[in-house]
Amino acid sequence: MSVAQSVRLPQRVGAWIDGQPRPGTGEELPIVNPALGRPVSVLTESDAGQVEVAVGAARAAFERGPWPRWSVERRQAVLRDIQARLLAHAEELAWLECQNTGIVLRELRQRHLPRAAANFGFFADYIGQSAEHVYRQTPGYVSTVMREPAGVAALISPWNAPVALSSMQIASAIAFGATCVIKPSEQSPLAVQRMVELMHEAGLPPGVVNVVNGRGPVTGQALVAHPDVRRVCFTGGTETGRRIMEVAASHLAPCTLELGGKSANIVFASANLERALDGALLGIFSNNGQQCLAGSRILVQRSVFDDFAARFVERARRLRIGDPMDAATELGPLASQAQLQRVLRYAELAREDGGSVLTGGAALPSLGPGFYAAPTVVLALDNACRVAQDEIFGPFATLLPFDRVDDALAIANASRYGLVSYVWSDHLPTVTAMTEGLRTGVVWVNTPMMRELRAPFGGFKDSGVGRQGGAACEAFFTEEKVVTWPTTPPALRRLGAGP
Ligand code: TXE
Repeated sequence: MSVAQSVRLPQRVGAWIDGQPRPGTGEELPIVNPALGRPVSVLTESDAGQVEVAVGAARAAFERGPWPRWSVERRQAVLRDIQARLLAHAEELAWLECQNTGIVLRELRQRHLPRAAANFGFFADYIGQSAEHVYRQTPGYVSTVMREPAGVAALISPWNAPVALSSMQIASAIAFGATCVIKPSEQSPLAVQRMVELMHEAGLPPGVVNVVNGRGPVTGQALVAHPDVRRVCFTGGTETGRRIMEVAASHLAPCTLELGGKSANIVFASANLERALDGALLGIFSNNGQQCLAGSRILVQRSVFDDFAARFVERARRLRIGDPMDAATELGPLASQAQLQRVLRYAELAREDGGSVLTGGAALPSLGPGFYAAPTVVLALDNACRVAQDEIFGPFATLLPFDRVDDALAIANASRYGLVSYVWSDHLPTVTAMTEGLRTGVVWVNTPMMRELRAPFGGFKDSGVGRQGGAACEAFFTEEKVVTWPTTPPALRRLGAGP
């Protein structure tokens, strides 16, 4: 029996609070399958009252529940059980994820689901090894620095990789003993909801992970604004991140924000150009082009520019576009009608700004009512053009030539964003100059995206605040507490004991 025949598509998605599914309390919203261009299920929104109940459950689980008090071994056992269950249910979760994102099923199976499971395994391992520290420099005293879970975390995730991104948020929050309320994107709640159900089957106590669903300004805002929320972890657009930080500031909840990007993929003549071409194509067309770390500005050294651009365009034209469930598909639909319109609009803006559209720039109605766009490659007049500055978030590559290392650095850094960059060169001084000069949180050299979970991930400038990764998440989801005591009774001044 195929997964499609055996998995139930829920007719209605509501909340998950205190270990139980609950019907939503607010408006009904359609959950749209982007490959079909029509609703396949219904989301019932959580209104502010239900958000209050969810935060209350998370607070009770934090203050009185077993999770923050369990031994590390016991928490590790649950996290590892969750990891195993996500792998055992990977087909089902990938199928559900595909239904409301349009992400190619093969990519979900090969990258997103293994990664989601690994997030729980990674943090299970991490908490078994993390240490606190002691200061003994002041004679006669010992001061220990301990870490305690921070309390209730609000976790807000987007639609471009719902399970992969929300699993990272959840695993990193709960591993250290925090409890949480997660609000997935209203466009793509299906697989996240099932993942949370599986987490409870693995023995997660009620109230540790709660889910509210709904739109950002309704459900998301009520969650971030709740005074009992002690941490906010957000992945999404830059403008939304700005708004969230303002709201969180009202009760001084620290935020990590993983926001947008306009990452440069820089190809030098000294690169292995065949590999650079493969890497550049993967960098912009993976995940239907909808990823924060997409290499969407492709900077190519002028001496090889024409040849590289011609081959890039030819390969882009040959991408197999279509049904994301089909094993042969390389590029699926965009996640929504709004994203499709946004991508098409940028083809017009490329021309308005004096650039040329080398391929694509149009919808593909021949593929049916789904939100399909042709892979698009534009040659921009210069780096100031909107197609070189704005995050488009689709299968849309902007090509720009450069002459020397200095030019490449100047162009790459002339961006409001600073998430990642990619450098392709086999010339060590070039690579060194680039890695030292690039103003981005990550630089990948001669490789497409390779996420090292132990290392901090996050952006400079408008790409974010804070980092995700082993130590970075430990620092974020815990509070430090210092306990000081004397090794021998210290002399005390005896106030009020004078003659
Ligand atoms: O994302 P939003 P949108 C970029 C990309 C895209 C643009 C807009 O360029 O075109 O953002 O996408 C919740 N309080 N990225 O508008 O709004 C929302 O419900 C609390 C980059 O769809 O940022 C969803 O759960 N929450 C990116 C989540 O925020 C709020 C991934 C993300 O949605 C809220 C996605 C509010 N006031 C888009 N408003 C990346 N970094 O990978 C919205 N939300």
